[in-house]
Amino acid sequence: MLNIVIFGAPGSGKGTQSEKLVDKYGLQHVSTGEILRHEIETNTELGKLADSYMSKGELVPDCIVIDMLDCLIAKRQHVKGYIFDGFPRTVPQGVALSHMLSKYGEDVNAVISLEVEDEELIDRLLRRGMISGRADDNRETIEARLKVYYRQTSLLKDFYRERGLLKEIEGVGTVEEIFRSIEQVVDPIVEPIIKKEWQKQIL
Ligand code: B4P
Repeated sequence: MLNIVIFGAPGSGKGTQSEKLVDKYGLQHVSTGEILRHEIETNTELGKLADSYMSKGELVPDCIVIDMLDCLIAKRQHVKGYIFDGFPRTVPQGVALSHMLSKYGEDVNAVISLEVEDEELIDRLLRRGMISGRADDNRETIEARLKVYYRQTSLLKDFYRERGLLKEIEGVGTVEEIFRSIEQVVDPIVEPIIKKEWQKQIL
């Protein structure tokens, strides 16, 4: 299995590049942001709770998001691997992800960090907010999300750098250009995994 984390500040292009990774490598896309927004839209108890954090640009508490992911992975069937988009967002979530995957003899194979300057991030999210009307894409919430990113999420870069998994990629350019840089990182990781799967099928 191939487990990729796509990492970056809000608006860095995680969701956009995840779609391309899914198309090329046949991975299952897990976006915690999308799951939580669905809970809000369908007015569940989890959604009501998540909304009280997300509308202020804060992170939903670790225990809630970790439980959500644990259940999702436990239900998996015939999955080639995952692209984790927006998870982990804190060091405890990073530790939990490795623990969850280790139950199946797996771990994260690479963490792709999309590097984009704040000014560009703010512009992108404001533009998206005008088109999609996404509740957290307004200036005040975007600024709060960026603060949270630097205070809590960016610490994960060291966490993954120390484990030799962090791959920093320039996140500015066309979507295709950025994806080509991602392919250069992912292709060499995929090859030995595919070979190992073939060997298992032959034996
Ligand atoms: P997310 O849904 O993950 O939102 P995001 O960080 O804004 O990323 P997204 O994937 O949507 O945007 P993208 O960069 O692709 O999270 C939302 C909230 O949910 C969080 O703030 C938090 O409250 C909560 N949450 C989620 N996961 C959590 C967790 N694990 N723990 C706790 N809380 C959690 O794209 C942004 C825009 O840029 C788009 O409009 C896109 O078209 C544009 N774009 C992309 N690539 C571009 C490029 N190359 N050039 C120009 N524009 C580009």
